[in-house]
Amino acid sequence: LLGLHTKKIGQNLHYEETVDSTQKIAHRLAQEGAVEGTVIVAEEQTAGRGRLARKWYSPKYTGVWMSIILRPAIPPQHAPQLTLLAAVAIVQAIQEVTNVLPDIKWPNDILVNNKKLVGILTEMQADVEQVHSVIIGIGINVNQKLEHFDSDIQHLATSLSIEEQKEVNRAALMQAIFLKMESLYEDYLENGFGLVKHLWESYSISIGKRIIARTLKATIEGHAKGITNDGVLLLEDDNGTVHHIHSADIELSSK
Ligand code: BT5
Repeated sequence: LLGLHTKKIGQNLHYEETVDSTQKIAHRLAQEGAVEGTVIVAEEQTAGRGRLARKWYSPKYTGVWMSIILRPAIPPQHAPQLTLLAAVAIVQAIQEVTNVLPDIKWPNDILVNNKKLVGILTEMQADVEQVHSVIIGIGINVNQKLEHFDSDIQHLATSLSIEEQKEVNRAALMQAIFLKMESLYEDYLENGFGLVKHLWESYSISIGKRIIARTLKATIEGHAKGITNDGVLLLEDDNGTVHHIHSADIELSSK
């Protein structure tokens, strides 16, 4: 695409008015051999999804609802690193296009004043040794007003226009994300996870804090020490045991 200024990401762009889920379409296109950097973006999703089959509200013309296909030659256990890479790129793009200063909450939320602005869902197609494709789903609330949010998320969600008190150009935001992602991704493929890890920790609100992590099996409270090279959260409980948290919902502890 002329004017996009990227080499890969967004060069093959599928734009749709209404879809069930851009993730679902991305999975199909990836299976059919879509090139790395293929992006599926929709004005509206009727069945947008989060983790664990949760619903992602994606009303028409208000947000950026998109999925990006990458094909890194990495082992499957490194795929979560790309969630963190996407989060860093999105924070940097938001800071470039708006005056909003978001924080990252492990593993996949971008928040402003503790309200959710962005959700990221990373899925992959892989065998035991090698990733075939990583599909990064990104949902960004851009121009919703508070009353546009469904009642169950009104108290926990926000949008860029609520924070900026003006409309934000969604195309400019997408372009900024593509550019930031591409340069971080090139560095990642060449030099590994180091730069992304460092930037991610600098934007994170959880690292160094006392947090509560709810996994499917247990609730653990303790000190968030950092993340490993696989993007796993290191949580030290009050007995000094360090837990490796692969998947959980976390919140800051008030203790
Ligand atoms: C996520 O899941 O945060 C990942 C969301 C990924 C959405 C993108 S949009 C493009 C692509 N296509 C898809 O179908 N999905 C991806 P999770 O951490 O499980 O959070 C889900 C929870 O966030 C829900 O249970 C709600 O509480 C809340 N939520 C739902 N819609 C929201 C919204 N628009 N803004 C803020 N919070 C929302």
